[in-house]
Amino acid sequence: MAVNFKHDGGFFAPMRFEAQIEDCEVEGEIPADIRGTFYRSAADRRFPPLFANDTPYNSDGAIDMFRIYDGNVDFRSRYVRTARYDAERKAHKALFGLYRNPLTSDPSVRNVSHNTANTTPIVHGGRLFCMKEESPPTAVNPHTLETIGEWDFDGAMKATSFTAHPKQDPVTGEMIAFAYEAKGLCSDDLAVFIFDREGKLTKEMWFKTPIVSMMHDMVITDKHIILPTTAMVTSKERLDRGELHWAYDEDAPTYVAIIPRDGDASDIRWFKGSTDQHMVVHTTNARTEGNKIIMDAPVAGGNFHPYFPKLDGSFSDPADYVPTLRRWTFDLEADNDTWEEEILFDGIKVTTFVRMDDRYLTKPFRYSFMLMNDPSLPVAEAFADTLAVRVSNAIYRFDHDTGKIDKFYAGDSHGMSEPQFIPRSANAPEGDGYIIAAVNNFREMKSEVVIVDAMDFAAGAIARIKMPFRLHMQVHGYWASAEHLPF
Ligand code: V55
Ligand code: FE
Repeated sequence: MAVNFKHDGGFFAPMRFEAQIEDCEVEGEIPADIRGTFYRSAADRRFPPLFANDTPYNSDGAIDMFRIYDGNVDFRSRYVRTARYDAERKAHKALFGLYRNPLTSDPSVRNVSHNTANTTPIVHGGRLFCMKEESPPTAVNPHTLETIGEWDFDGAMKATSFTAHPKQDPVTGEMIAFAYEAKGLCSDDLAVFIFDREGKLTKEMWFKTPIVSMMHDMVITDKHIILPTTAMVTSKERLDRGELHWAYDEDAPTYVAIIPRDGDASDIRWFKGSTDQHMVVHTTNARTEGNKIIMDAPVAGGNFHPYFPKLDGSFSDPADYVPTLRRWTFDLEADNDTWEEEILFDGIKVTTFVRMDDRYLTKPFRYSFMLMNDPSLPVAEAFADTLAVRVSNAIYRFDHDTGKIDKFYAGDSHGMSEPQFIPRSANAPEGDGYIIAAVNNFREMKSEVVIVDAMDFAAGAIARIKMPFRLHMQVHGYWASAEHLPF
């Protein structure tokens, strides 16, 4: 989420209903070569939170799907029926306390899973998972969106948590994931899991981390797994004091773990970076070239999560810590534990909501697509103070070969969410396809889903799916082609 949280206003207000629409209204034409399902995970709090300083990351999960075929679109939206959702529904009020601090929850639910399943939808082995990094994945029926329940991969996955950003290897079909605080709250246990194409656990490795910190995303190459830490730290003492799980430690080192996919736990190498490299929240891609590992990601030098305080309780201004696109090169032969950093695209200020043509994960790639804040784009007078219109108003296509940037802009009262890339066909060249993204139109207080030709941003949206109501606030999305998930 790129904007500040309001429990009571605008697109952040709880949607409170579940919906199904056949043959959505479409302006323009949906190309016949788009066939698949666009899923979006959302954070939507059913009840006002127990604590005013809580974070929207602690909101109930919802899952939306847009099934696209023959130029038609069918829509469904459901809350994820987590144990937590059911408990609060029965009580008709919030029972769970602050983000990842069960000591602040109502005693009646201290032993109930606090999983909100609100972050990322992923289809693997024919299953749809709604992921939340503090808990195991939640399996949801990919066609009806009915909740199946927390998923432990047939008893094989023993961690108490599981990243919301596993990576799917486009060559082997494997899913690689990790878990931090993997043996319970504040534990310094880190686990890596490799699942085959069907979702069977084929390998796990367990480690200790030098710092217990928020580890939100990861990267893989054909040979390595790369796990960055951040300076967002926690401790049992914080939880005992009744505080939010995370605080920002300005002085913490940045660590990056590099693990060979075909090695074992003793092969892990920890690299150590500077405090200007603190915040890797999402990643773009990585590859292994000989002894070198080249990783691209938006990185910030400080805390840009507005809800999490510094260790002393004060807050920094997120505007001071806007990420830039950086390339980190690790040399596995070097006899030190540092790496080289190159700032890309002249240090342009970006968000962390970046996606690419996932068929090129682990390989050299040319394009990335990012949700952007572009103050040069027009904002209608009436919405000049509306953060979501001002700060997430564009999608940029970065051409990493030429340095060229193409912009898509949805309108002067429109806030956008993270884009997904849809290949035109399974064998189309990199970047040849479409961008799909949900858009909130504040003028109408309704949502749209735009489809853009990824090779022709200048042409604007070629289709707009017009929703008769506003959608939930999206966190992340996923495109499942009909070959990957038949329907
Ligand atoms: C993030 C989002 C989360 C979370 C932890 O953007 C980190 C980062 C939507 O929930 O729980
Ligand atoms: Fe994320």
